[in-house]
Amino acid sequence: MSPVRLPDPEQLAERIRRGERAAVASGLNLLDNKLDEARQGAARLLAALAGEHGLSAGHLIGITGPPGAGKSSLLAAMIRKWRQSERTVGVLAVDPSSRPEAGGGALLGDRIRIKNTAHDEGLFIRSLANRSQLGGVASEVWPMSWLMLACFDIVVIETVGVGQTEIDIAEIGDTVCYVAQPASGDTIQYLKSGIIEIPDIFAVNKADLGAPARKTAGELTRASSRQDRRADWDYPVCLVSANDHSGIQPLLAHVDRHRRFLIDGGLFDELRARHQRAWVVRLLKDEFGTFGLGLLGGAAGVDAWLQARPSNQFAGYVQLRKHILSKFLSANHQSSLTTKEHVNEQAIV
Ligand SMILES: Nc1nc2c(ncn2[C@@H]2O[C@H](COP(=O)(O)OP(=O)(O)OP(=O)(O)O)[C@@H](O)[C@H]2O)c(=O)[nH]1
Ligand SMILES: [Mg+2]
Repeated sequence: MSPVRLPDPEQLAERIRRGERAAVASGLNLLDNKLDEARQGAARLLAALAGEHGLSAGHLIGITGPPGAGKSSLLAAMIRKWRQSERTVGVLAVDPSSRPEAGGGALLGDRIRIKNTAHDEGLFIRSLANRSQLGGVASEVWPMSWLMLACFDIVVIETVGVGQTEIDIAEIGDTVCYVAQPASGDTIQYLKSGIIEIPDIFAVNKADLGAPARKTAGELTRASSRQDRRADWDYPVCLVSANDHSGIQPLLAHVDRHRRFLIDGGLFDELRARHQRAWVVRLLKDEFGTFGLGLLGGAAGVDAWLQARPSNQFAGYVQLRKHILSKFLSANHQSSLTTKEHVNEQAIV
């Protein structure tokens, strides 16, 4: 078998930052590649994209909710407005594997009536049709969304589901928008029982149906106000219709306002850093198991070590990976990562 040719991560990062679509596609493929040498390249790519200042640009938005609530339709309506105001948009459509016929990005493309999104340089849609893992969002969705942040103003992840998926999306996105289905008591039950956390924004779609949508919006407002919530954010409940486009502009205003709220409150960078640390822990665990993670003092050890570092968690990830690998190789499982000296502090190779 001929060796796999992988792109040079640092050069690729440069091209992605310039917004070259081919580079974005190739970068996403690299992050999605499970081969050993690709993992190293993926880590370097992320480290290069994050640079000294971390990934602090853009707005990462999670759109989630039950099947058929109208997430894709609503997203298409939102994208149209964003593009009208010249904002660039990247989308990761994580559609359920059980419904391959829906086609994820293809479906969304149809909704936007752009058969081939290559015609719009400012819109990039990647379908991850089979990545909605039972019990959560697949690990690669995290870095893929961060890669997109390096070149698009707005990055949206559409996922279907409640429960773990909803929790995962809250661990990726800056802002979580939950699309609720009118006349469905499910969401309210989930909220009341604490299965889902309160999203930053509720969008009750299909407002064109009238009374059922209004009733659901009222119930959601009451149910969400009972829960523990941040005193300083108002958790808006919006009535929207992807069909007649009513309420879309106010919804987008809330989305923007939430990002402003995070920045003004000094919460934004901390949120991103926390999400990135959570992903590093998860990825190391995926790759090396509890035992491998244990070599670094477990999840808490890794988290503490990353927290002590500058904003580029991905450079830390590269080092931690190498550290575990060298420990595996030397079969020296004695030390745990309690001090920085245990880790090779050399530049990323
Ligand atoms: N009446 C009405 N129907 C809508 C609206 N938005 C979406 N729908 C319909 O609801 C159905 C589901 O829409 P989708 O956009 O595919 O919903 P989704 O949440 O993305 O579905 P999954 O990705 O399969 O979970 C479709 O038949 C849409 O035509 C709306 O605003 N009003
Ligand atoms: Mg959909």
